[in-house]
Amino acid sequence: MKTICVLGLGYIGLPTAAMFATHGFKVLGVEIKKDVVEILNNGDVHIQEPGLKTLAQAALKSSNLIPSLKPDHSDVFIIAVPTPLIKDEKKGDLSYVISAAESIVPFLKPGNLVILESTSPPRTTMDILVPILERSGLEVSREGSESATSFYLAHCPERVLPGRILKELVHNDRVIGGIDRAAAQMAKELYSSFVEGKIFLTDATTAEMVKLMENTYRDVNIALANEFALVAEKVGINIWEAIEIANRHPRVQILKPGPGVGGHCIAVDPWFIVQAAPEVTPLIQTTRQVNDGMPAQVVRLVKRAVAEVEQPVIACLGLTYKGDVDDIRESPAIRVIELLGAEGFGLRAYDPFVPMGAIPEQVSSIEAAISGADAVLILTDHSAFKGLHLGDIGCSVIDTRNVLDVRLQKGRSIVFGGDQI
Ligand code: SAJ
Repeated sequence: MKTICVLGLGYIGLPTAAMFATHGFKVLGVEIKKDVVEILNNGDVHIQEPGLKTLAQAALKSSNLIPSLKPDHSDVFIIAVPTPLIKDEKKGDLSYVISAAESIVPFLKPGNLVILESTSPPRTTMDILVPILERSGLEVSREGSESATSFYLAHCPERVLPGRILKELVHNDRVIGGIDRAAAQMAKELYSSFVEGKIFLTDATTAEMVKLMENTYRDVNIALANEFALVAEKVGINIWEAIEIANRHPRVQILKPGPGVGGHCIAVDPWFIVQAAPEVTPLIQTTRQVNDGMPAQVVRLVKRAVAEVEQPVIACLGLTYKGDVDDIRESPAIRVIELLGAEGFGLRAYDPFVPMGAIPEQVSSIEAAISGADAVLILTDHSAFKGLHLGDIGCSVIDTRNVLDVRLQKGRSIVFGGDQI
């Protein structure tokens, strides 16, 4: 049975490790956080994701997935650690990738395959990983240079959507970029054990760019929707109605405006492209400014809604970066709450997905958030909020995600992007 060592048991590493472990591989799941290893050893998971607990439990029970604090010898090594942004520099922080690569150097053997799954700035696989892994005394296999002391290296970026990770792991197409064709082919055979989508082979740097381009495409298009929403307000139309009609055109698909772009991917990855070529990426840089500026636009709407109230209290619904996930990393909702707090607003925040204690303003029920509030501010499109009837509360409603039908609400309602009733 082939062995795989997965480094990093986070949002991508754990589902990937569990998937391989339930498809005929012996998987060592390496995680530097002791509490994560303990949780898994107790048969539980530390991430909320539909179906993940059941899959991970099956993998752990069969002993085909063994959580560990350290790597070991293996046929395949998969690096799935975070590549966050160094905030002040707007550049990728590769320290986790580097230390994961360094940790496998003592265990690397000829014929092994190393795969980088983490989203990385262009040329990371080639310029950063190759020299680290070659410290093992082996050489990476390059086109035509395979030898008895070669190991193989490929980049296979994850492309799954949080909230649908397990489904998308299986059904999405994948891109695999090898340092040479042999590496790409080996990685393809591996992923074919569970991937039902098509697998496209290319070189490592192209695969890195493909992944970054996908997320940047989305960021640019969300910025466009956000800019349209701001214009809609100026010209007095409802942006949601306008988008709905524009999207009836066969070649137009405008995305949704909102309080900004969060998560650890779309707000981060465009900077990896900018860092590779700052002088030719004005559009991408402006995109980031537009989307990062949205929380302040929400604060402006709130101020307008409660302009006449003394010491207003705002009920904020939703903390996560998008609907129906539990992730508050880089959440625009949190940013809005911080800005409102800095302006001196009274705040009560509720999110059905986020355990109490995430932020000081958090309350444990929707009723506790909205009772006596001067305005209700919807920040996340959780299904639980859709169609919510705020009934007789009679205060302003600011819906940045268009989850409510504002016409059913009493009081003054503002749909983000122009409509005021
Ligand atoms: N958002 C909008 N308007 C929209 C769509 C999204 O404001 O029309 C906001 C969301 O509310 C959220 C942010 O953008 O704050 C990002 O959400 P998302 O659902 O667009 O994407 P992520 O970050 O959850 O996952 C993305 C996905 N990439 C693409 O769809 C191109 C996923 O496939 C990637 O695997 C993931 O990034 C990743 O790991 O890179």
